Amino acid sequence: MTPADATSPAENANIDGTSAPQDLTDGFHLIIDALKLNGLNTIYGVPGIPITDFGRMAQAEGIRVFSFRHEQNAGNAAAIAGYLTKKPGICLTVSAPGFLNGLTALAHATTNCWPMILLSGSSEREIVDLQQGDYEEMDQLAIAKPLCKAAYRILHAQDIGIGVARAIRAAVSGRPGGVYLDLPAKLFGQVMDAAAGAKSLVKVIDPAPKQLPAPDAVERALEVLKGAKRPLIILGKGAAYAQADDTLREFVEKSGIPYLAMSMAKGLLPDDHPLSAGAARSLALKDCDVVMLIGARLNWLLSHGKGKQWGTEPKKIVQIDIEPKEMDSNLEIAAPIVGDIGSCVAALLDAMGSDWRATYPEWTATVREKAESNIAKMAPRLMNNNVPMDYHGALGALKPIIKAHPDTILVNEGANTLDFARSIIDMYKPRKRLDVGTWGVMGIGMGTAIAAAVETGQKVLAVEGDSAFGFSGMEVETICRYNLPVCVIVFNNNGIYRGTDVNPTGGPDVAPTVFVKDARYDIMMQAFGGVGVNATTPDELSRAVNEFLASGRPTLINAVIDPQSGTESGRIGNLNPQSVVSKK
Ligand code: OXT
Ligand code: ADP
Ligand code: MG
Repeated sequence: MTPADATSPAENANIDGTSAPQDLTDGFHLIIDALKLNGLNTIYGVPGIPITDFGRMAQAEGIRVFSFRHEQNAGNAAAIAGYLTKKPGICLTVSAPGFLNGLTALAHATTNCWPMILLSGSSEREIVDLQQGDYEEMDQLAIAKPLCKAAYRILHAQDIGIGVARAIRAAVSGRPGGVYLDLPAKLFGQVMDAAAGAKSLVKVIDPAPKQLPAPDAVERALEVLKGAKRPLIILGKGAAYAQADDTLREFVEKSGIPYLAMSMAKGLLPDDHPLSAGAARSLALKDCDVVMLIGARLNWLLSHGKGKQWGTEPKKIVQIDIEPKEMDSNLEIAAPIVGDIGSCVAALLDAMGSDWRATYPEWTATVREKAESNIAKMAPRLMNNNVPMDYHGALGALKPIIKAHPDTILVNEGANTLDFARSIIDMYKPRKRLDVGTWGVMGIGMGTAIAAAVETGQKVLAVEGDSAFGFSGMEVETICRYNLPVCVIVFNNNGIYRGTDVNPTGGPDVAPTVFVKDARYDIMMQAFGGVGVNATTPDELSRAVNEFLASGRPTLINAVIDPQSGTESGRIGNLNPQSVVSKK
């Protein structure tokens, strides 16, 4: 087929001026059909020129179209949908500003290795390329390219099938990531013969093929593990993404090696598992002699494998990752295993055979002992009934609720609100904890909560710092509009980190980290017909959450937290640069 086979509606009108015959299709419908053919039945976006009708038509054709108040939140929804389903989450935006609003989320998905496709309408190519000042003019393809895994533009209706297929495969194969698909306004209206259009569509076969590890890489890794005295497994969100939950658990248990779960890998094995080193993190990192990374990168979250946290003894590292370039990115990897986690872990289990003897009784006992002593130390703090609540008191109320409802999805962002919740709230099932990810980005909250509810059908608790919530707070209207089972708990400490800073000049402006005191975020939810509760004690908080779990109604709880109880930047204050000439 040549480009001439696809024409504009005007060119296709009958000679007497009547409309085109029924056996035609167009760009709008071909994109919808291409998505549906590949099982992509949900779109998160914001309508406007040139994609308003596309959204309407997609809904009419049975796609669920969730309309947001800001593209970044729609994009964050698509990003987490990709993580949860292993299919690319779809975000739909208008040109230039809408596209840019969605682009942060596309970059976030790429950074986190989650599959997502940003579909964006764009303006007239001829005018954009001559920079003649079109409506929402922008060379979107060029801008997207460095910020995602792949970027494509479709110019002709007959290329829609292959363009969408290419985007899907690029997003999910190998290391997953974000893909940009540029859809110029003219494409939507292009018509072509319906039968030829149907034939041009492509169903992507085996979009993320298994990647088997090399047998000698598996043997090498087992040799390193056999030589270990104090091995440690680190499970990352790549391991959670892989959905090889049973194989992974079997491997950890058969190896008898203590494991640390990175934030979003919590619950891959239950946090109260006897091999969990989560509550003995410092000791485990410092004293281990062999580290096995499974779907986790040696990035800033693991201090690049260096520094005080890792002690003085050199470590040998085994790493499983689908991305070969990840190996040796920060330190020498003694035993790299390149492949998909399901296949790699299955191959390891196989090669361990039935007589795997390596055990580390002293080491596991030392880790266990430390974990239990840290847990015991924390326990009384979680029972406190201080008013206003501190983080331990408030999270102590939520901890048993998650234990009693382990399918509930916990969305979490903030600084103190994030860090305390991560260590206090145990997770029991995989992919139930969704948070700020690799960038530590604020603003994922509402988009993540919405997609989590939509994609899993489970109830969602979004535990949000008051600052974090503000980045996507308007989406409470979206939650109410779609009547989603989401309960937002705003940990309201009147500001960023602490609500107690003062303006050193004594001037009328408050300090940069301070918000309106005693704000009532619960009333925002009431404005849209949801349930709003102001909770000042752990009892009130747990009562409100239990009521939500019983009703599933959109709820926002304003949890009043002592503005004094947090610390600067939570657990990562060390990353703040210090001035030698001025004191804070
Ligand atoms: O072993 P040791 O003794 O070390 O103890 C550890 C564990 O063993 C132990 N532990 C336990 N003890 C007992 N029982 C149990 N069950 C248990 N489990 C663990 O506890 C300790 C700690 O364990 P943990 O947490 O596992 O270990 P650690 O050392 O903390 O781990 C290191 C890290 C790096 C892996 C971890 O800290 C981590 O994952 N950190 C992520 C941090 C992060 O991403 N933070 C978010 C960004 S902060 C900042 O950037 C913010 N901004 C700026 C901004 C951003 N981000 N984005 C955008 C778009 N714009 C601006 C802003 C605006 S935060 C922020 C808002 C903040 O204000 P809010 O109002 O929202 O929030 P509040 O602070 O609440 O006011
Ligand atoms: P965390 O932040 O939890 O430590 P990261 O996002 O840093 O996790 O690391 C995830 C890693 O998992 C990435 O390097 C990515 O390439 C890898 N990964 C993602 N999916 C798979 C998979 N199916 N098989 C193997 N590795 C994967
Ligand atoms: Mg706060």
